[in-house]
Amino acid sequence: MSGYRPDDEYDYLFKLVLIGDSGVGKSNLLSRFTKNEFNLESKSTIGVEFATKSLNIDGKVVKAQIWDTAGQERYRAITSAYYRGAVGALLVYDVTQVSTFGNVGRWLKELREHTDPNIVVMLIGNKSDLRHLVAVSIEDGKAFAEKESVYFMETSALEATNVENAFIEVINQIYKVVSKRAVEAGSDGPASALPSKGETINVKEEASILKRIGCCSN
Ligand SMILES: Nc1nc2c(ncn2[C@@H]2O[C@H](COP(=O)(O)OP(=O)(O)OP(=O)(O)O)[C@@H](O)[C@H]2O)c(=O)[nH]1
Ligand SMILES: [Mg+2]
Repeated sequence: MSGYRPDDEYDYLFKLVLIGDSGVGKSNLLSRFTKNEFNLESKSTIGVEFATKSLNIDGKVVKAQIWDTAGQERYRAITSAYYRGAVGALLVYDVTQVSTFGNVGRWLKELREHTDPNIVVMLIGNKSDLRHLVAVSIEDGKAFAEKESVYFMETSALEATNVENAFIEVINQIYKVVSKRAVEAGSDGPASALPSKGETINVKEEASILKRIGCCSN
C-alpha cells in the first residue's frame, strides 16, 4: 500500500520548549495540543516532561517534540540541557497575573542566552477565557512581542482557543526556515543552527542527562 508510514517515521524533528512562570498553563497547553486534554487541578511540573505530535506540512511529516518544565525555580531541570537544540519556543504568561507578564523579559533573556538567535519564539497570553479577570491587555502583549520581534497570540487551554494555532504557527515558521535552507543548499547563512532536511535533533543526550539527575519524563 503506497503512502503507508509507520508512526515513528518522520522527515523533520523539531524540538520546542515551553517556558514561563509557574501556573501560567504551560502543561495544559501541551496536553491540550498533544492529547486534547485539560486539567483544572493540574500539579506543578517537577523536572522535565515532553510530548510529541506529528503534522503534515507540504507532504512532509514534521514531528514536534515539545519539552515542558517547571516555572518554579526549585523544580527546574538544568537549564542548558533543557534549551539545547531547541528551534522553537512558546513563552507563556497568564493574562490575569501581571507578575507573570512582568517576568517575560527575564525568560526571553534566558532563552536567548541558551539558544540560537534564529529560534522561532511565540509569546502567549494564556487563560483568555477568564475575561472578567484580565489584567494584561492584548495591546500590551502585542506591543512587547513587536518590540522583541517575536510572534504573539492569546490562548485558552481550557476552551481550546488558539492552542493549535499557536503551536502550528511556530512549527510552520520553523519549517519555512528549514525548507528555504534546503532550497539554498550549500549556503551557511544565519539559519545554520536550525536542522537541515533529513537532519534530526539529538535529544537522547539531554534525556540521559535528565535521567541521570533523577528527573522524570512522561
Ligand atoms: N481558566 C483557565 N485556567 C487554566 C488555563 N490553562 C491552565 N489553567 C489552570 O492553571 C493552573 C496551572 O496550570 P499548569 O498547566 O499546571 O501550569 P504550568 O505553567 O505548567 O505550571 P508549572 O508546572 O508550575 O510551571 C491549573 O489549575 C490549570 O487548570 C486556561 O487556559 N484557562
Ligand atoms: Mg507544568
